[in-house]
Amino acid sequence: MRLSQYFLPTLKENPTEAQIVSHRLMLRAGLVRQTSAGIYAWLPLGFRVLKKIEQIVREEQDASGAQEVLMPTIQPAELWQLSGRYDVYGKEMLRIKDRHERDMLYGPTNEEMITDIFKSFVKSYRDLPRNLYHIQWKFRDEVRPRFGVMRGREFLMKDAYSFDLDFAGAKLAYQKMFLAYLRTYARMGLKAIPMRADSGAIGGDMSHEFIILADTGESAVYCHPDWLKLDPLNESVSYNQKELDPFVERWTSLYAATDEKHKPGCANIPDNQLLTARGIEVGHIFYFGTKYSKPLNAFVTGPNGEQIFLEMGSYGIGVSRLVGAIIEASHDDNGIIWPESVAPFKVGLINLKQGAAQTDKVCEDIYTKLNQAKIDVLYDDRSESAGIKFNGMDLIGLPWHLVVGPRGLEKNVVELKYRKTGERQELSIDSALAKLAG
Ligand code: 5CA
Repeated sequence: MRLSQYFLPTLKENPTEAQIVSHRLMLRAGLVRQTSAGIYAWLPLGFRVLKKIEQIVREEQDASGAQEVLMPTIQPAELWQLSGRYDVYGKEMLRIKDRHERDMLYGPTNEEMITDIFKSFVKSYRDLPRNLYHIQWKFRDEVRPRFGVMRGREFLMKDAYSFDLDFAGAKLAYQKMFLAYLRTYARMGLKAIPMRADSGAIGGDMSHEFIILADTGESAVYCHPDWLKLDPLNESVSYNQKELDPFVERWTSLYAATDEKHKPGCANIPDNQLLTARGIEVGHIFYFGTKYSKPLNAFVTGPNGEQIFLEMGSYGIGVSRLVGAIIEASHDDNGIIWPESVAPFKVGLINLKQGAAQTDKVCEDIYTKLNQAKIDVLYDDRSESAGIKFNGMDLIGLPWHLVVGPRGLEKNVVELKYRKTGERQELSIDSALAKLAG
């Protein structure tokens, strides 16, 4: 992509409405535009990041055995009246009437709808277990939408729903999601700590929130400092009971909780070792048994012809919130530092002398080669000063900056900068390209 043709409305000044760094940087780097309180349009650069995050979530859900579906955003009120949540949700639910005066709503989550869909097809225990997920926009009319996409009213969520015959099956489904979540966040360069949690309005006994540490986080965090040393991507564990049992046991035995109430439970950690911090909730998993299957009459016929209500769990990831959360975890004074796995482009190509025959030719050549190699590149081909180009590239935070200038070319070199460390290297064009291909 050529920057001269790209829709990238960056801002020089800090927007006054943004209280936290990720919100400021998202507005300044031209990722999103607020269209109403807590509702955002995704601009090209931000949309690329959102899609990358979504794809990592999708790959890890698929690897765990879950299957992707897509349910609508608009739901009929009847299903929610059956579960009793039509009233419970109160003002947070956006209620709509269609032209026939039917009560509809913009879905804040999908337990009722998926249960209704599932029960209309699955009648026998032989068709269990299943786990279905979708990645779809949700609406919650939050009293105080704030911090940009972190607490929006409309937001993108991955929500998965597991269906099992008994508790043992539901526990296995829960453990699979537990592993998939740890892998998902780690792939985005995040350290997510699973915390025992109350399951709130959703209900249930087995529940974990996944929290990444950040000073601006809305949740308090109490955990064992050893959490920070763990890396789920270093562990080889497969999606079967035998391997998941000890894995989840080990990962949940280190103390972690999000509320004062659970804090006394960690008596085995001396106070001076307990990590007390703030964090951002980027996911939440729940086991809730038959809480929805009973009121919605969702059951299968068991091996002896008996009726068995479905054992269920639900598993959410805040996909749009993650864009903000990743920035909170990875930025410096100059701007965003995207982890490579979610970066909108891998390389920013900077032409220091736009319009000069030699730099233009080399840049065009590099640009073509990177595109041919399917390496995402944003080419700053504008007639702007070096300072503006450097600052802009730092602000939008692409992982690698390839700088082409007349002085370097005299020596047959270009400069390759790694945004994360600021480290710069002078390399021949070929070795720079080889390094970026690696
Ligand atoms: N039905 C369950 C699981 S699918 C559920 O809705 N869980 S939740 O309420 O915890 O939401 C799941 C995730 O969505 C949260 O962990 C959070 O990361 C994200 N989320 C929730 N509310 C918002 C919001 N207002 N703005 C952005 N992300 C949100």
